[in-house]
Amino acid sequence: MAAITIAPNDVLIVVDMQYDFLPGGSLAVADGDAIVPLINNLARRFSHVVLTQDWHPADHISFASQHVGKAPFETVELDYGIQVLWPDHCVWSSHGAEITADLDIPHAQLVLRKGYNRAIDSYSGFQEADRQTPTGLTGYLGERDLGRVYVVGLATDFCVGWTAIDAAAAGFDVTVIDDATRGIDTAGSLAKAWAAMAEAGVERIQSQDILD
Ligand code: VGL
Ligand code: ZN
Repeated sequence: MAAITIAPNDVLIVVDMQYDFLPGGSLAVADGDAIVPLINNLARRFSHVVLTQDWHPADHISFASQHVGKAPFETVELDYGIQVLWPDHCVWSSHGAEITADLDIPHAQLVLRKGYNRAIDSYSGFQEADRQTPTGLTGYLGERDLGRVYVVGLATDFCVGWTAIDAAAAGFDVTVIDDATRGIDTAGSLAKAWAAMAEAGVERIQSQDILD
């Protein structure tokens, strides 16, 4: 018997399963492709699935290419705080921005794009990095009366972590399914993200807790 039963109103948020975060992509997360079959399997247990899609203009402020003398994985101080700089990735309408065709979740109900404002990054599916600009996802889930939020996808230490923390801040019960995520882990970011998630009250489980 699985330890956890998914309720009819629970929702699975599948974060940023896009070609640029998968092997061969411009910001590839190690082993990112390994979680695709697991996510497909988990998604079958949920009546409600939301996909997020990192979606940047070509001159996005999070790209190292936009900052003279800066390299990817260095940081800059922006109006809203410290920003990690990335290789160009998930440029809207590029192949790398597409959600992998290996994701097999025909019943997904919403694809939420984020990071489309040139001057503000958005790791979280709920709120942009200025911590002020909402994406609308809180209202969407609330209006549809969707319950506990489960989070999987890429990357654990950025978009998964921030999405989970912001879901908790919005008042949802939140669980991250650890083995259905993979991290980037730059400058200790993975350990920091798990600590911040624990601090926010985010539960951490393994897929076998649901699937067994
Ligand atoms: C992500 C870095 C930059 C993610 C997105 O999906 O975790 N990470 N943009
Ligand atoms: Zn991004």
